[in-house]
Amino acid sequence: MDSTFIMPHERKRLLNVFAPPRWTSWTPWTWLSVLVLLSLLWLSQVPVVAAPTTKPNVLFIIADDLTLTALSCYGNPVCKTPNIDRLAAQGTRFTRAFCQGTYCGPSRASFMSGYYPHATGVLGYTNPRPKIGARATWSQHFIHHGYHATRVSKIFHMGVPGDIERGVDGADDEASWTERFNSQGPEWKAPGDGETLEGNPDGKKPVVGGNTFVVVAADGDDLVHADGKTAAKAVKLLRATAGKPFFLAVGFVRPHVPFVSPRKYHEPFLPYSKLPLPEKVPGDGDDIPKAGINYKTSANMKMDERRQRKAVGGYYAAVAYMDAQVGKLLDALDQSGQAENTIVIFTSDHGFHLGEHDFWAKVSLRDESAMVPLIIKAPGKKPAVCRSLVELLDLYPTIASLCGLEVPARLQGKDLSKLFDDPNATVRDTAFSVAPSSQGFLLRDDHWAYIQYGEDAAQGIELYDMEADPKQYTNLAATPAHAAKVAEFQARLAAKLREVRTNDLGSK
Ligand SMILES: [Ca+2]
Repeated sequence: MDSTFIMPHERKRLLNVFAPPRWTSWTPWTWLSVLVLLSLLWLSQVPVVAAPTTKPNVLFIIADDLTLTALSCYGNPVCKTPNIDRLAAQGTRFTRAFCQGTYCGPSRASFMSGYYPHATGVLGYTNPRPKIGARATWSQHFIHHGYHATRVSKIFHMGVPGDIERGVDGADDEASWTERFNSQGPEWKAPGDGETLEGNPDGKKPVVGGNTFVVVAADGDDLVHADGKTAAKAVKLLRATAGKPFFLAVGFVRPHVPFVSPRKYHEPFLPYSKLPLPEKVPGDGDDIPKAGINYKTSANMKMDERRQRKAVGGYYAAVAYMDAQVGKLLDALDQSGQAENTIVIFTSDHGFHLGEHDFWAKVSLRDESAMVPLIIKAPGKKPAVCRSLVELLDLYPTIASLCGLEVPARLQGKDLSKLFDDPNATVRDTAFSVAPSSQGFLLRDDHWAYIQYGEDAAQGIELYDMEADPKQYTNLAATPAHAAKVAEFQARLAAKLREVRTNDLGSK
């Protein structure tokens, strides 16, 4: 007989042994015990659920005229920026982020409005409101979704140093903010050791204002200057947040000229004469069309090598001072207990030349001027370095998306959200930037930088192989071997401009 075989009567007996007592025979105490046991079992299985979180806050920090080449997290060996580096170590650092206009006015109007400069027609120093009507700007979109949006100092264009000396709003857009604060500072008039480097070959010119290369190692502490006041105000605001989610936009005006900062920030760079200058390649400028020679050069600024090195030192000291103010904001955010629920963005409105090709300042469409530092730390996202081409125009849709807000279809930027989970992905084939004052257009892809002056290219073309020649020394546009590439880019640029002008604003 099979040992597993069980006779029917035996099966019934076994079932009776293992069967639970009949429900009807349970006493109230049995019911209670079972309920308590089941409750305990259920509680042990349920994951801990936090209280419903509010929408993430946004802390947007923007420097003025800051080239990524001056930051240690982007590889600068001389200028140390420990606070921006700290944010970079916690967030996603974008290595190929481009502004849409290579000077303040068009760049800021573009990323705040969500449109390219040639869509709104804001190519100068005005705010985009007359062109966008009632459409919400970036911060205004957040106000419409229950945020408290605050501006501290320069977000839309302000004239530096003039509007900072006066402590006025500049080209601000009032509807973009729940509240706003300006930071007045002495700028070039700050007491200290000052020198005008530009247009001053005999050294007789005093320290002057305006858009001039002036270095001041200033007496006193951080709070003498606008950026110190900006940081102090923002720290106060971060300590007082409660209730509504916040969109806090903090604009520093350094390292924009004049290069004014407290004396202690200059010390690491003394003597200025020891600071390195970029490599100078003989005949570097010979293949550049006249429109491609930047508006400020060592020659037209009459800056000898001593002045050039001091310009670099003054700029680095201004960067170090601005970096210290960024540190105050990051510390205050940590102390506020809001850091885990706050998206932090650090960037600049455009880059800056520090002597590459003997160019100085902005406007140029070379990488040092058209690229910007961009670091975004979003809650729950791992630190990363992302090589995808991205644009400042992408900030509006990206941050709206990360905060769970609707992303208006009319916006011309792209949502970068997926890059925070997959930093090796790409979101665009090209980056597009313009320098309206020189009628310049840049189309930059993985391999090439194509720069054209005039919509019909009448003022010249530059083409750089960014893999073989990342410092952009050799303009290939006139070489027969690259004629097809130039023609291809000319068509791509025309198509891009058509796309930019196809929008809900009407033709511009
Ligand atoms: Ca600027």
